[in-house]
Amino acid sequence: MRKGTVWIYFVSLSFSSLVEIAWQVFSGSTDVALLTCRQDYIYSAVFVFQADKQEDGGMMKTALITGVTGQDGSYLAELLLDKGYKVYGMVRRASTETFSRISHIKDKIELRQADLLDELSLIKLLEDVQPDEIYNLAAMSFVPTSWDQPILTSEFTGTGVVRILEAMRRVCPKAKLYQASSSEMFGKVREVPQNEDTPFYPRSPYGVSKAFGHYITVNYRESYQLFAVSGILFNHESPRRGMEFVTRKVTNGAAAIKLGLTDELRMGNLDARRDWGFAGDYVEAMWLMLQQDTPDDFVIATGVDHSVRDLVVAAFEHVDLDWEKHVKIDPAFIRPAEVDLLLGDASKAERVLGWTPKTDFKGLVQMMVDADLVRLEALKSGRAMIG
Ligand code: NDP
Ligand code: GDR
Repeated sequence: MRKGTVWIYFVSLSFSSLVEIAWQVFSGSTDVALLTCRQDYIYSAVFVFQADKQEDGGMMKTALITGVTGQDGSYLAELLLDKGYKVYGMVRRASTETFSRISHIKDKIELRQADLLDELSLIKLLEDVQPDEIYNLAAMSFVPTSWDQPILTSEFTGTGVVRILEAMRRVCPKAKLYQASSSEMFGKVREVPQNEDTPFYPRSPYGVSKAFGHYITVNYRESYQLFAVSGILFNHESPRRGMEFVTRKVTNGAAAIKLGLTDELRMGNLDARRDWGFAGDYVEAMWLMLQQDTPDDFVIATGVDHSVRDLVVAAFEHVDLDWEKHVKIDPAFIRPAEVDLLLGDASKAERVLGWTPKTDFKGLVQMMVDADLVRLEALKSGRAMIG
């Protein structure tokens, strides 16, 4: 039930009761008038109480998402809106808005400017929003850029986490915080598959920064008894994935070649193996982690790995193309230090959260290729579409 509806009802109820009360007082039946008046207050209290409740019966919660303009932020905002949350999204100031992923829900969420580099802006944001749940998704998330901008990466992706934890500790210590940690922390893996107890061996400034973010989250939880959890998510993709990440680069490349827009796709290491899932499934796990009674960390993964070559084959097969005629290896895309294999064991998440992935690798690749075909066809025929 919406708040507006309830208040209109309340006002009309009060008005009719007032008329009734006035008539009863005028006709001398004051006992009945008092009873009506009392009933009116009880009804009002019941309706106002109901107005603050969600459809599922719980009280309406407020969530703050940092990184709401990113892939995960957009899916998470949709999920939380569906669940009846009041959703605030943190955005950083830019001369040009980058809201394409949330344009369809922009009028349903409240955007607030702040930056992970600016502690004061985070404190003011939390004071303003007073969130029940904070999802810290903002980060510099592209691994190769972290070698070009290692200091900025550690500021955004590492130190930014302390800033938000510190702001939470000062402003809203009873809130629950989700930290977007990454399988990149496992890097040169110590065991296969990787679970919550697998030691970290990050292989990039990004991975090192995420490891810092993970440990500081655990440390603030243990030092200050905050409800702060770290979700160690393996690669997750979607039609909203940034173009530079390997899945989207391949699905967009296969679609573009199919439509005759280009003839070649230049790639790096085809032997790297990843555990790829669908972002829409993974944001559900983030939410579940904050619905628990005690804070804990979870690995989220499909438990199935594929090589980049498998990804290329699946995408090109879906559009009936021979990938070997189009894919060229370009040393520019080889990394200074590679993560050869990531494969997650999400059995704890299944056991405790009841979470399992719904989308398999083939379904994911086909979904992404199909979306890129539709988008590029529209572009080709001159209709502007946002991807
Ligand atoms: P994206 O790169 O799509 O989105 C990153 C978001 O962070 C954007 O909204 C970006 O805003 C925002 N951001 C970056 N720097 C700042 C800053 N200084 N202040 C405020 N906002 C900032 O990432 P994903 O959605 O894919 O990932 C979400 C999180 O999950 C990231 O932390 C990522 O590292 C982590 N992660 C992702 C995985 C994946 O496979 N997708 C796996 C494991 C972890 P803007 O639009 O202004 O650039
Ligand atoms: P990753 O994702 O580094 O795992 O980080 P990405 O898609 O960039 O690379 C995956 C693997 O593919 C290989 N690769 C290529 N990668 C890109 N981008 N471009 C290429 O042309 C190419 N050719 C081969 C890479 O070497 C790598 O092995 C993602 C990000 O979302 C992180 O933020 C997140 O934390 C981790 O996933 C889990």
